[in-house]
Amino acid sequence: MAAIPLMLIAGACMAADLVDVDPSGPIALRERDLMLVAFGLMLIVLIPVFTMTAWFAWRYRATNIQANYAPDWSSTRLDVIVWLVPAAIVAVLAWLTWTSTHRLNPYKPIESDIPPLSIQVVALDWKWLFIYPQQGIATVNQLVIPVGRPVSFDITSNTVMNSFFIPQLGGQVYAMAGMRTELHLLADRPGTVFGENTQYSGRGFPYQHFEVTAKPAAEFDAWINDVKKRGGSLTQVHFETLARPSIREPVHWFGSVENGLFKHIINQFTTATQAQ
Ligand SMILES: [Cu+2]
Repeated sequence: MAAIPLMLIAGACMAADLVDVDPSGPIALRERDLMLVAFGLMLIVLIPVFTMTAWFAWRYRATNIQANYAPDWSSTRLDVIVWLVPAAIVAVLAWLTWTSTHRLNPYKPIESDIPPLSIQVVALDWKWLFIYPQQGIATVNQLVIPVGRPVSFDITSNTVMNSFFIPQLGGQVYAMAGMRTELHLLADRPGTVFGENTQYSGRGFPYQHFEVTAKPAAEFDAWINDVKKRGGSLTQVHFETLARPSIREPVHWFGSVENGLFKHIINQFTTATQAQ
C-alpha cells in the first residue's frame, strides 16, 4: 500500500520533468498547460480508484466479520457512472489532443508582425552547429536568439539521428541525415536556458548540451556584429574537420559561412542514396 503514494509522487515528478515548470516562451507555456490539464483529467479517475482500493482492502479484510459477503450483485447506477465518466474524459482528451496537435504543430509558423529569424541546425558528433543564413554567421554549441521574434529552425544531421530539444521553449524535433525537419519557437523574455540532444547517439551523447540565450533586439544585433568581426570562416573544408567526433566541444564562432553549406550537408546523403 505504501507504494501507491510513491507511485503518485513519481508520476507527478515525471509530469513536472516533461512539462517544464518555467517556460520561456508561448509554445512551452501552452505545452505545459496542456500536460497539466491532461494530468488533472486523469486524476478524476486515479484519485477515486486509489482511494477505494485502499478503503476496500481495509473494509473487507479477513478479520472484519462485520462486512457483508455479497458476491452476486448488480447496480445500473454504478454501471452508468463507471462507463460514462471515463467515456466523457476520453472524449474531452480526444478533443484537446486534436485541437492542440494542430495548434502546436512544430511546422506551423508563429504568428507575429516581425518576420522570423531563420536558423539552420546541424547535429554533429557530439555537438550542434547553428548557421544563421540571413546574417552569414555560424556558431557551435551556442544559440543566441532575439527576444520576441519568432525563430524558424531548419534541422538536419550529419550523423545518426539526433533530437533537437530546448525544453523551456518547446517540444523536441528529430534531426536526420539527408532530411530537413522544421521547428518554430519564440522566446518572450531574455535569459539563458539549455538545449540538448534527447536521442542517444553514442559515446559523447551525455555532454551534447548547448546554451540558448535570448537577447533584446539591439543586443542581438551587437552580438551578430561581434561574431562577424571575431569569428573565423566556415567553409565546406573546415566543416569536414568540425564534423569529426569530439566530446565537450567549446563554443566556436564563424564570422562567415560558405554559401549553401546546409544544403550541401543534406545532399551528401541524398545523392549517395540516389546513386545506389
Ligand atoms: Cu519516431
